[in-house]
Amino acid sequence: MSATGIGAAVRRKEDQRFITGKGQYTDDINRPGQAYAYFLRSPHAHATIKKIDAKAALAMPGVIAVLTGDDLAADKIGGLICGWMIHSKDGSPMKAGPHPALAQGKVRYVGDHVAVVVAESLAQAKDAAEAVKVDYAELKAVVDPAAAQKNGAPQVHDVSSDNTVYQWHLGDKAATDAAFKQAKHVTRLDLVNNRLIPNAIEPRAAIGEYDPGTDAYTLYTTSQNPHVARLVLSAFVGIAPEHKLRVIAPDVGGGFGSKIFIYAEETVCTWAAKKVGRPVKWTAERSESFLADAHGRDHVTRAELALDDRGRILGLRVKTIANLGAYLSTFASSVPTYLYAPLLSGQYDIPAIYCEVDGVYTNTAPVDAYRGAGRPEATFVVERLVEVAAREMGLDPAALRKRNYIKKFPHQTPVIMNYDIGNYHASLDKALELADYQNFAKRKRESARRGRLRGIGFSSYIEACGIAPSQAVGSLGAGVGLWESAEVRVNPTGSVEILTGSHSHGQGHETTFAQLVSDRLGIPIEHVTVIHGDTDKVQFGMGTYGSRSGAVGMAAIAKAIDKVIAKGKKVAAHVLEASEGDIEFKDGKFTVAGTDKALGFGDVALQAYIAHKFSGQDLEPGLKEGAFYDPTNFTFPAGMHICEVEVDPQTGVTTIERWTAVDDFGTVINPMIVEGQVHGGVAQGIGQALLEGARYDENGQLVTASFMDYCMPRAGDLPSFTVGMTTTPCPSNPLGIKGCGEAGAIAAPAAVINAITDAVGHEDVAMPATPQVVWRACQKAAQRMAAE
Ligand code: MCN
Repeated sequence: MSATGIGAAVRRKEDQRFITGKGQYTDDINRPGQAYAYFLRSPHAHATIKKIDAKAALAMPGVIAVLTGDDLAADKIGGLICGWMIHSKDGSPMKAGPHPALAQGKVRYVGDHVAVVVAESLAQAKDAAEAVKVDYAELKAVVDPAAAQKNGAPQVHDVSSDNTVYQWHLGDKAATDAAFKQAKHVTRLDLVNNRLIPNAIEPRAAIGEYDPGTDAYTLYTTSQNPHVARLVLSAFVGIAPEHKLRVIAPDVGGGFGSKIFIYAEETVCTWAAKKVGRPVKWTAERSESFLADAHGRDHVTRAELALDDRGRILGLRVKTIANLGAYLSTFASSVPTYLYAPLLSGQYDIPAIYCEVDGVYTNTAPVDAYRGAGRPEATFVVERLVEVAAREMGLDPAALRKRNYIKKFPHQTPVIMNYDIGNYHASLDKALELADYQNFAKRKRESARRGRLRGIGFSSYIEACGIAPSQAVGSLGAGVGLWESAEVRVNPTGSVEILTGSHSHGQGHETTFAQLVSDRLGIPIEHVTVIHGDTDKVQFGMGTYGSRSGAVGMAAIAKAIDKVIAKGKKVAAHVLEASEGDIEFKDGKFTVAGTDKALGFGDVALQAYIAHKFSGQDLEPGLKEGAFYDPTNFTFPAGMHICEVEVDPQTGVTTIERWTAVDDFGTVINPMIVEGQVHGGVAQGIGQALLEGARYDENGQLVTASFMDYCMPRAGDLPSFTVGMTTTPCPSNPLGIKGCGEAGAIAAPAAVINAITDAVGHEDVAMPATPQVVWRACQKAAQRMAAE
C-alpha cells in the first residue's frame, strides 16, 4: 500500500479550505445586480386562500415583485413531482395531489409557500412580506396519519378521500401467516419511528440567474445531485433545451438526504430571475429549514416475529403507517416502501416475511429521505423484535442472533434483496470482544452499587446501498436507472482531473477519489483534482445519496482509468517501438515486458499530446477517457453495533458509557474517512434515539421549530467510539467497496433503545428516550416488580 493509495488514512485534502474559511458555499456567491427573495409562508396548517392582496407590499421601498401561485399558473409552470410511482396492493396507482411551488388556492402545512417577495435587499423583502395581506379560511388540520385515515378526517388533497396515498405490500402473506401458525413463540411490538428534522450546518440556498443574451439560466444551489436538479427543474420551469439551464452546486455544507429533492425555492428563484430580469438570491433562515426542509422517518408500526421453541425465526409480519406529510416530496413514495420493506430480513435467514405499508397525507411538512432513508426504520423493527424475543425466551441476545444469521451467500431473501456476501458472525464476535461483553455483568453490578441501572443493547444492521443498479430499480417500478459517470482528463504533464457525477458535501471525495487515481496511475495525490457539482463541466451524473459514491462513482472512475491505461499502452508501444501486447503498466510506469525500456506516466501523457508522432498511425492524440458504470447489485454493508448505557432511575437520565461498532464496508479506501462517517452516522442515530423528535400540535403547529425545542446531539452527549472492521470485499463492483455513509445512523437507534430497555427492565421506551420517557419506564418496571 502506498502512503496515499487505497487503504491509506490520508488526511482530507479539502479540509484546509474548509477550516480556514475558504470554502465557497451558495450564500458566499453574489451575482451582479442580484435581488433578494423572501418567502411568505403559511401560518396555518390547513386553509383555503380566498385572496392575496400585494398592493401595499408592492408600494414599499425596494420591492421589485410579489409573485404568487397565480403567476406560476399564468406562466404554465407545472408542479413539483414525486419521481417514483408506487402501486397499491389492488394494483391502483398512488394518489398524488398537486404540488405547486407556490400555493394555489390552498395551504396544507405551516410553512407552505404562499408568495415570494423580490426586493433590492433582504430586509426590504422581509418587511414587504409582512404587508402582503392573505385572506385565509382556516380548515381543520390533521397531523397524525392514523387519524388522517379515519372517516371524517380533514382531507388534505381532493385526490384521496381518506388521505391514503397508497396501500402497498411486499412478501408472501399466506406463507407468513402459515409460519405464525407453527410458531411456539410470537413477539409483538408497537413501534414509533420518530419524525426527524434534518439540520445540515449549511441551510438550503439558491440563486437563479437569467442571461437574455444567450437565453440561458444558471442556478447556484445547495444540491446533492445538480444534474438531476437540472433535468427536473428545466422541465418544471419550461427551459428547453435542458442545457440552457446550468446548475452549480458549489461547496455544500452537509445534506444527509435533505438536499436531494427539488424544492419550491429553487424552482421559484430560477423562474423569477427571468421574470424580474435580475439574479434572485434566497438563503433559508434556520426557522424556515425547520418548517419546510423535508423531514425524515415518521412511521407507526406493529411488528410480529414468529419463532420456534429453539429460537429459530420462522416469520416476520409488519404493518406500517408512514406519514408522508402534506405533499409528496421527490422520493417520498419510495422511502417507506422499496427502501424499507426489502431490508426487513436484516441479517437473518427468515423464511417468510410480509409487510404492508400505508402512505398517508397529513398537514405536516413533506417527509422524504433522511440519512439511511427507510433502512434505519427497517433495522429498528427487526433489531427491537429480535432483542425482545431473546428476553422473552430467556436467551442470550447475541446467541439468538447467531442462531439466525444467514450463513451462505449469495442469499435470496423473501423480500427482493439478493445479499451477495457477508460474514455476520465475524462482526458479532469481534464486537463482543471489543465491547468486553464477558465483563458486562461485573460492570452492571458496579453500577448497581452506585444506584444506577446498566444495560447493553445490540444492533445487527444491514443496508442496501450503492444506490442503485439500474436493473434493480427499473424492475421495482422506478422507471429510471441509476448509475454513475466519470471522465479522467490527463494533462500533458501527467496531472489528472477527475470529473465525476458524484457530489461531495462532507464525505471527502476530493481525497478518496484522488487516492484511487494515485493508486491506479502511480501519481502523487497532489497531482489529482476532483471536479464535481457543475452541469457545464460534468456532462451528466446521478449525484450522491444512498452511500453510492464509493461503490458506483468510484467504480466509474476506475473504469475510465482502465481505459486511460489501455490508451497509454498504445502510446507507449508506439514511442518505445514495441508491440502493444508487450507493454505492462505498473507503479506509474509503462514497461516493455522483460526489458528495462520504460516510460513514466507523465512521459506517456506528454507523448500523447505531441500529435505529430502519431501521424499515419491508428491512434488519436490526447489522453482523456470517460465511463459510465452501472452496478450489478446493491452493496450490502453490515455490522454489529453494541451500546452500553447507564440510567439514573431517580431522574431518567441516560448516559452512553460505551459504543462499539464493527462494520464490514468491503474494501476500505480511506479508513480515517470511513471512521469519521461511522462516527457521524452514530451521532445522528443517537440523536434520534435520545434527543430529536419533531412534534406538531393538534392544529398542525410545529412546536419543535427551533434548536430551543428540537435537541441535536452535542459532543457531551456522545461517548468515545470504538470502531472495528471486518472485510468481505463486495463482488458487485470492481473495487470491492460497500457504502459506509449511512451505516451508523441505521444501526444506532435500535442499539440505544435495546440498551435502555435492558437497563430499566421495561420495553415501553419510545424515541426520543428523554429523561421523562426513561423515568416513566423505570416507574412502570418498579410497579410491575411490586405487583409480581
Ligand atoms: N469510502 C471508503 N471506503 C469504503 C466506502 C466509502 O473510503 N469502503 C469513502 C468514500 O470514498 C467517501 C466516503 O467514504 O469518501 C463515503 O462514501 P459512501 O459510503 O460511498 O457515501 P457517499 O459518498 O455516497 O455519501 C453519501 C452518504 C449519505 S447517503 C449520507 S445521507 C451522508 C453521508 O454520506 N451525508 C453526509 N455522509 C455524510 N457526511 C457528511 N459530512 N455530510 C453529509 O451530508
